[in-house]
Amino acid sequence: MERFAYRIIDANFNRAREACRVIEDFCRFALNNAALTVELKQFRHQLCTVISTLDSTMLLAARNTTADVGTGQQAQGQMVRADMNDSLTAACKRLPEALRVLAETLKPDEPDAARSVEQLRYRFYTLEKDIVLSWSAAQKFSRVRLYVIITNDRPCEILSLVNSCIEGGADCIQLRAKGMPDEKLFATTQEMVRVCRDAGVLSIVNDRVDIAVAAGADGAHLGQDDLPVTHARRIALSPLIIGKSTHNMDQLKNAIDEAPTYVSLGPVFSTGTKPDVEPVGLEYVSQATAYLKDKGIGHVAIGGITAENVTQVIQAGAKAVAVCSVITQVPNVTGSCGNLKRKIEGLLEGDRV
Ligand code: TZP
Ligand code: MG
Repeated sequence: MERFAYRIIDANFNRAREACRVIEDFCRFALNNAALTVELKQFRHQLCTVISTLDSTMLLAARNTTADVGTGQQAQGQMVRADMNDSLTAACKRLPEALRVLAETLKPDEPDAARSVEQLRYRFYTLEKDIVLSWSAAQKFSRVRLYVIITNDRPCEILSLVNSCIEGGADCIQLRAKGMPDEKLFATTQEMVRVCRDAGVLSIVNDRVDIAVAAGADGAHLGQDDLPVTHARRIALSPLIIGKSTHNMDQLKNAIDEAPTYVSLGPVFSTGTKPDVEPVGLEYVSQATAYLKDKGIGHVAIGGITAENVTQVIQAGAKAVAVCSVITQVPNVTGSCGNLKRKIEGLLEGDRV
């Protein structure tokens, strides 16, 4: 191989490794996602293994940083990064670029290594999609403290409740309308999405990923018997928040493999909204929130939660709470919502990152 080829390989191997590290640390420290962190680490090691088949002395000998005509020639904006998202995007572009240059340079003399680098490049395209989509949905959901579920089939009542909940400080609203014809459900969801978006509140649709996508909602919530999360993701046209109900640790572990944006944990207490379901208690909230710490997946505790018992729920480890009847079936919706929101915020004070 020509000396200049070694020089190109050395530079692009470094470039690719450095980009990998930026992405890996993002998955590790920003996403708290152990699975993606491990995947990035393995990816980086595989790249090192491919390059280790080359003559490492030749690679180092070809390096000549001081005589590099490209050093110090910065493109406009190269040193400007608005935030960490920008740095992540730049690293996600730099990595496949470097891999492409490596593959092209290796092709004439090291076709096997070139093929392996090409495989890594294709693998990264999927990895990039997983990272970016999970990050944008997770980021949106991370500020949710009070999540209100509106269980109702009457459009006028739904929209009035949406407005009152927004006024009371709800961070996220889920529409759970099990008996509405599709056309009506779609129109009501569209209106809810518009009102929520104007107020900076997240909108979620229960069960119906198709309606959520068509109406431009922020997400969909899926139960144990609904469409699997992985299939729901295929329907999404843009990053979609996907929630999954869990009622025990086995379901939680299985849910994590599907990588939802958040999981619901409950019913914590017995509830008239789901009268036939056995409550799982605060123990499940403690166990589940501890287990979720390094998974990069959000959560809401749910089921029979009120302003009176929410302290126990937050003390058990919950960072967000979902409620239905305590807010939507009382005379003063806005007041109840505001009261609960203040209480949760007070309990989580000092907890914010
Ligand atoms: N999933 C588990 S409990 C529950 C759902 C939808 C109902 C929560 O409603 P409430 O009225 O806050 O107990
Ligand atoms: Mg369901």
